Amino acid sequence: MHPLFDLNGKTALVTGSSRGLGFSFAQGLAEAGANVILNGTHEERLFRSVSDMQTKGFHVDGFVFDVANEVSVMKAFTEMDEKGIQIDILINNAGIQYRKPMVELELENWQKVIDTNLTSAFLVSREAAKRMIARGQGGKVINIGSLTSQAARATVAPYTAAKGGIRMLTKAMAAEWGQYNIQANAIGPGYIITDMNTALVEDEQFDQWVKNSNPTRRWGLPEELAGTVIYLSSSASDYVNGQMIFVDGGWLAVL
Ligand code: GCO
Repeated sequence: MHPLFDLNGKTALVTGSSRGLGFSFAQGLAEAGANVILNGTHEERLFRSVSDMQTKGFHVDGFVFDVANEVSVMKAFTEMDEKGIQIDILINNAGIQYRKPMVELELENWQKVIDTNLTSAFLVSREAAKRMIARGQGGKVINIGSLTSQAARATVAPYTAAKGGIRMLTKAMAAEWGQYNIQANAIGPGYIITDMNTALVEDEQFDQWVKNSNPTRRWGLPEELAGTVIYLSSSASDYVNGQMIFVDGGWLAVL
């Protein structure tokens, strides 16, 4: 492991990491040496993932809390304080998808997506950054965006608005926290084969659209994001701030 990418001695909290991309990010960070805190709202699923990673010899703990609920977030950070857990790296990954044309979209579903995909990043990062600033040892915040942080697809308006917000929130974090040696950056995954996208992968027309729309002519795999997560979590990116790195097979680079 090149020392620039070595995460030994660091603790990383990954929100929404019982499964899917979050779990994949957690495994990548653990393989780079980090102690990992998994998060989810489904206790049984979360601790199944914790023990799965522990059997692989990784240092892992799990905290059940709702990233979109301020009281739940603050309670979790108090619990971590009491356990002496100090977060050096925060991955704001938690997110949901809700596909419906805007003219049929209910306000409650708009709000749920915005709260889970955007407001959560504010709530969790605020608590993490307070502690990073007080410790005076810097930190890393990585927000998970999307192709829809840059370009829109019909029928996923709340997700698109939230992921666009994630891109600008990342810049706001850089503006405020750079002086404390906290780097805030974002990753924009392309179409990746995950639980959230199962219906899309199985839809022949959508599958063909994904393959025709990016130069790599295929869907991405969760493990193909690990290198970028490790890079942005490590000293290798100490002078990178407020950026979004698209890991999309070249989708956004071409007409
Ligand atoms: C959708 C998908 C996308 C992808 C990803 C693309 O319905 O279009 O869920 O949102 O998950 O965000 O970058």
